[in-house]
Amino acid sequence: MGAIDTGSGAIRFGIGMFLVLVISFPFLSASDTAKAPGPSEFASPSSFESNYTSYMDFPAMESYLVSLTERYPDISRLISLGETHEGRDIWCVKVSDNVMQDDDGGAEYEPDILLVGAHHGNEWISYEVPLYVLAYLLENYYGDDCNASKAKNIVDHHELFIVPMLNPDGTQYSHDTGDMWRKNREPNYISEFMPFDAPTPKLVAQSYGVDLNRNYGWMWHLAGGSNALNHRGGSYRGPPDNRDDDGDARIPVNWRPGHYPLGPEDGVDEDPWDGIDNDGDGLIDEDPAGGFSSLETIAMKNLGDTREFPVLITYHSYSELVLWPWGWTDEPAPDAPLMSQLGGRLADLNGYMPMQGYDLYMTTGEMTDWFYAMYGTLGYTFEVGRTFRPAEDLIIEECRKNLEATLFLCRAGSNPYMSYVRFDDNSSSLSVSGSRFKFDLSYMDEGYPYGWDGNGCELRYMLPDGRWDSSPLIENDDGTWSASVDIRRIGGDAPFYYRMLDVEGGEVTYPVYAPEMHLSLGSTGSDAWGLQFGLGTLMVMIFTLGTIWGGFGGGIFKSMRAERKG
Ligand code: 0X9
Ligand code: CA
Ligand code: ZN
Repeated sequence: MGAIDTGSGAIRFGIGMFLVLVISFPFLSASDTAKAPGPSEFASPSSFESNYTSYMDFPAMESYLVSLTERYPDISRLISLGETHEGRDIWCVKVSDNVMQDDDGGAEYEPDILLVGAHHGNEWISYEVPLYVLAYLLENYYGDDCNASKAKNIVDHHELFIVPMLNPDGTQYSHDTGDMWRKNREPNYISEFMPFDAPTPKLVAQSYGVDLNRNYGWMWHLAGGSNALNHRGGSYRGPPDNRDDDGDARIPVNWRPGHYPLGPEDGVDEDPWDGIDNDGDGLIDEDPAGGFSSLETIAMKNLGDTREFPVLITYHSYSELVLWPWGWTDEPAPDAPLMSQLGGRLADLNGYMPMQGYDLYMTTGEMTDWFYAMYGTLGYTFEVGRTFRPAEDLIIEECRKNLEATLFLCRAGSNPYMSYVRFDDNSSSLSVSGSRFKFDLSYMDEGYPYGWDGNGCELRYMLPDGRWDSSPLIENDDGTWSASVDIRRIGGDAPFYYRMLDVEGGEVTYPVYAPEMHLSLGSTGSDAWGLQFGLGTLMVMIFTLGTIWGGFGGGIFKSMRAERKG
């Protein structure tokens, strides 16, 4: 039970409590007559998945959220974070056991996890994915298969705040008009450049919408990452706050709302929104240049200021990318090694490409930058899919593809350094001898000791009559693990999964949809079998067994927070 210095200042933690191992599993294609992977990889989808065959608009999503939370009142709670300009609710669903209390009433520290979709109204897949994660957790929680234990591990030991559609006005506008509308729908009133004491001109909307992902208060004022003056632009950052709120300007001026501010160097503004008293007047963030002018970003700020999010995901589309701060500078963030390591693991899970946000392009006033700067939140932008609005029959595919990555990040809320189990195609094999075939799993130690003794760990497979049977996983001399199954007992197409117990006794199964994964056996002759294991779109499977000990997670996060605040 050693403690290691992670190299990130105050963050120290015991690692012995985590069972972390790496499993290698073959992508088998043992013969040329082996069956190609097909739809049978996923047997009949769980019934909740039938809600993911077309895009919901705002009213459809709203009634879906109402019905989900009514059906699962003990583990979910529907919360409005506020109303938009057009009067729609910004819905948030809290998911946890003892959902009406925080941290189970003090009995267990449960890290807060933030999942947000649809900053941008034209990125429809970006709200379907967090909705799917929400539904997966709720609809599987009371089941009795491996999806249930998976969902239970997440729900019982975390407090998730899922905001599927942050920008309902822009999204609904996009549904109603067919426009690829990105921003929200607030009017932009741009008045004449006039002295403060002139009569107020009538405010006339010149254009509509602020890019919510340029309206957070971190480096909002910098040039190069947003549209500052071009209010018609797709990345318009919102109006400046050009009042001298604390009266420290060298030249006292008050410009009308809508006018460009003189900037921090003129003493008008205190930037950024960083919780620091930049001008030393005893007040904090009292006179910003701008940012948080939109109701939607104010709602996120309020949530961020009242909860503690060690990790978050904000879903966008598209490009199949996993991005992390900074977006405003090419400098690596203080936690860049951690963020890129964790981001790389997320990318392994959804098959996307990992990179720092700025390396894609510069953004200012972006969500993950603000959360990281303020609260040390390890925030990831998932750019889902290959188009803003993938064809409707691809919705479920994109959702499934991002499920494991999302659940992995939830667990990282307890320990962002956790290692993972890797199903690798090179270093493992499945062999047939006589009438038995053998699954070999090799574990790569990623530097974390683990104490798994194999008790209760087994390979489970379905018999032709639909019943499940199992074979124990047994440790070999070389540290690999094997399970052996009599081929004659299973049909030509056997669903299977691994069931393992971690050091806390929690059940962990692989893969998430384990009962639906099929091992296909095809005859290539009298004594040989062709074996095919299809993973579908989930090319590399990674997950962790260190799922359920959230005990020290709070300590990590608090120390990060303390470090950040100085
Ligand atoms: O520009 C954005 O807000 C996001 N991309 S999108 O095409 N969905 O609009 C990306 C934000 C991530 N940060 C950086 N790229 N710096
Ligand atoms: Ca709880
Ligand atoms: Zn976007």
